[in-house]
Amino acid sequence: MQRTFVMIKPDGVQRGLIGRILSRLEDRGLKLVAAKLMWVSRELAEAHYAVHKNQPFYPKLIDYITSSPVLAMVWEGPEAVAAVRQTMGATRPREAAPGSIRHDFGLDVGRNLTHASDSAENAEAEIRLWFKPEEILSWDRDLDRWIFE
Ligand code: DAT
Ligand code: MG
Repeated sequence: MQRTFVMIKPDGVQRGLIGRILSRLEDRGLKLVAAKLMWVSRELAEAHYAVHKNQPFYPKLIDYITSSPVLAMVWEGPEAVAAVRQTMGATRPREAAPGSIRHDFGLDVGRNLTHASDSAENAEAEIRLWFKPEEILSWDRDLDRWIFE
């Protein structure tokens, strides 16, 4: 089973889309193992988006992610990194597949609602950056045997 870091960004929280976004991940069978509603400090935002430091959109990205609370989470499932990226859709909402969250709820790349880790290595690093080990739960979901083969 793989874990991935997922965040509902400030626009998703402000627009009241937390429930609908979580439902899509739950409906798919992914399992929530950690969650917290939080303000993102500038320091955390800069660490999280360090790879984009030299991009022209970086200052606006940091302002956006620190502008309002986010819901930070860890989700678990078979190949969860790829599965969640697929459910989120392409970075640019207008290029995301219909049925994906970014397509169905968004239009602009700078308001694309969610973040999800893009590789197993980055998932591990992001989970470590955002959560303390004791904040991540191992729990048995009674439905697991009907979702995970
Ligand atoms: P993703 O969030 O799909 O992993 P990314 O890691 O390439 O995408 O970029 C991180 C975020 O930065 C992305 O969700 C939105 C913003 N971003 C990326 N490319 C952008 C661009 N060309 N203009 C404005 N914002 C951009
Ligand atoms: Mg990314």
